[in-house]
Amino acid sequence: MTMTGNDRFFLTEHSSKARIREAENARRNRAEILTAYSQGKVTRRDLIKWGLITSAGAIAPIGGLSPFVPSMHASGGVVTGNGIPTGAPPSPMFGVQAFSTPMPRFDVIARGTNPLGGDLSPVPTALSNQTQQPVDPALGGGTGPIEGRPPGPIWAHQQFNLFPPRVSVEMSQAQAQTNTVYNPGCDSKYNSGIDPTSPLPCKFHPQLPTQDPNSVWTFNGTIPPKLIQGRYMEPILFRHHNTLPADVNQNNGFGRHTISTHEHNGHHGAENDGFTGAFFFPNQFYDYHWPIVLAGLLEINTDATDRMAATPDDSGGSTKIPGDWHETMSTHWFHDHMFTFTSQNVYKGNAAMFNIYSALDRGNEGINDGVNLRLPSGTAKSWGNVEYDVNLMLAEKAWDANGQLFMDIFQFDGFLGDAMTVNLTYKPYFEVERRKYRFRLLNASVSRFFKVAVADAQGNEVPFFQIANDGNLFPNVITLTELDEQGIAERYDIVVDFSKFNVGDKCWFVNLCEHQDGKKPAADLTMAQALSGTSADPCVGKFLEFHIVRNPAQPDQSQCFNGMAMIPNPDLSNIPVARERTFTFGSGASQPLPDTEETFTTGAGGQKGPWGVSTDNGPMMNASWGRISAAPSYGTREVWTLQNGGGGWDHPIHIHFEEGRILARNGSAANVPAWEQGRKDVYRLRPGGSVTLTMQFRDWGGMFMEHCHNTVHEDNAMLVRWEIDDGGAPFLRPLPTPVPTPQGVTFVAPDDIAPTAF
Ligand SMILES: [Cu+2]
Repeated sequence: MTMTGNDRFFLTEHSSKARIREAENARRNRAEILTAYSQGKVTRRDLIKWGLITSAGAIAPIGGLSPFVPSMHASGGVVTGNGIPTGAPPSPMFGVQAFSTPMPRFDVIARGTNPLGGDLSPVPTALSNQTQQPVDPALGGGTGPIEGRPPGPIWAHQQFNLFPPRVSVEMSQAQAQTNTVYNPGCDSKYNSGIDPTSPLPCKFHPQLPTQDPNSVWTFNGTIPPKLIQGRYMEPILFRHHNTLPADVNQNNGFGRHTISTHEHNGHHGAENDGFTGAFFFPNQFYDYHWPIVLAGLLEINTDATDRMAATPDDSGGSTKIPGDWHETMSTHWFHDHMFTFTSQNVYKGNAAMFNIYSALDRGNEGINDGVNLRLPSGTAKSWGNVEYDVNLMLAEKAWDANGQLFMDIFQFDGFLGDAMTVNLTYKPYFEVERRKYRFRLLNASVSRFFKVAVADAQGNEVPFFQIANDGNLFPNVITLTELDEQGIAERYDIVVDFSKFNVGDKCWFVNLCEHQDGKKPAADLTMAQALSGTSADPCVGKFLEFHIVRNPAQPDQSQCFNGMAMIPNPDLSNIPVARERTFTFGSGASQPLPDTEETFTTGAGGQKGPWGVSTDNGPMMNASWGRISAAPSYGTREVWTLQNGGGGWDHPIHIHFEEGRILARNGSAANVPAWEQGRKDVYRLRPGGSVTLTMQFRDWGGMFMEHCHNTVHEDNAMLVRWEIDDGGAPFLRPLPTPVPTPQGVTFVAPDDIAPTAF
């Protein structure tokens, strides 16, 4: 029989019992290999050698191993009905119905106000704290530093004395456990009646099984996902503890116990960026210093006289700050960036959000000072109200026959789940008042793109406003009936006005984007198609139900209307373009990948990943955090073109550290839609397409990354290191590569430097 795309990826509920059983057996066999791989017992090279995966990264078509292999039980022909895009039998639903449980809001993390004077023990230091402690025998024994941040001046917190931490946040990466300290940040009447004092076990729905400690690893080990609230010029010291099992075998089949936490897309020094090769081990911590400054603060508005560049104080006023207010950012998230294990770790729960508040976007809709944009939020506190400002983490999951979280990393094209969750809850509902709400939508999937629209009870599309893209408020509010496709890691902030509904009405967020595999969206459906239930993709259709439950307790004072002015783009007209670079994202790379599975060092190996990146039309290279692909000069502006190497994929490319502006798609500015004309940090290339963008490199130094945010692609070599060339101390040229071990971080010279890097 010929395998069609559908046959490859979708089994149906109507498939024969024997076929389903076969697939379950195949899943189990694959899970055993995956477990061995994730625990370092076999390497990707071994898998290739044994013929279990091809050098292109696909699972070899061996019966009993791949559920896609044509079966003696297969019926052939086109498959329809509810599909199974996980490469495994459908996730059992245990009788759970959609929209039967409330959506929990994010869990707001407590902030300490004395980070240098007692909140944290030991007291944070600019240099990594290399105090020695015993290392678990499972990690090689001996002694090692208590902090995993690389030692020495190159990895010291930049400008620590200029921006001393004023807020502390302390969290642990931890095994799944019950949440007994849930703080939704608002009264339960704004949280669909959820009683925050009642213990919340770690489960994706009250009727689904509790997750085993090693099935889910989240911040503090609990759900809902965590929210940090910060404001400009109030530097945060985030002490991130790693309390995961020291034994790498204790992972329920996927996920790695080493982590590196990326604040996406913080304008901070590289030592705080979550560099993929600066990971830390169980029983260590890593101090991340997030100064939260406006970009350009060393050259623009240095005397802090511009009233638009300001941060909220605690009594309704603002404090002016240096920098360019056109660079003000809002909706961030942070997540793991562990080399070759990012997809597994983020999927397993290492994902949270970070709302940054400013005088413009202060999270108080009532303050009318001529600067505050008064976006939907609330009025009770001077800043950071969340009553009408709701973080939403979209991510599809899959679970095994026992309801435990499951991932198949052999999907090197990209992994898809078949159970849609919002804030880690399966298809929930959310109660709203008849007024405007802001929703901060994060795509926290591994490989799935979404396309969100709002449907009323008649199936009509309800217009709404988009106000931000990737944490950057637009120059002007845009009215839409459907969002664009939303790639992995993109954030779309929207405002929905529920005042047009009546109390008792319902409406829904609907996903219009259909996948058949992890390569790219297969189709953008119409609302009617998406609601018809005929898509083979179980994550198409309604995924969040809104209950309009009451009139607003107080008049809606928020402002949002079509065309409303927000943040104009920075003026780059007088800044020369110092360099142009091209990066091509493709497959068939030629350079050995550092064999981190075996040695945790760079330069060794011969391992080869399926994906790669070509710099300035050079050879297609596999990723290495030891290879320098670009080194822009400090203080300059460059133009980068990101080119899709073809092959029928889409790649959402993320460039760390600096916000960019898209100048052209496929070579033409006319191809850039309105919602991509602000600032961004993730650039969907579209199949065969290219994005040309411009960025400035300023304020901070060190080594950063650029990679596909389809995290399976990223983990399989579609990632490059770039760094700021400051021409000398304290930024050595080139920077030595960190090599973390539990006994301490050593440094080696870069493996390789692209000829056009410097
Ligand atoms: Cu990609």
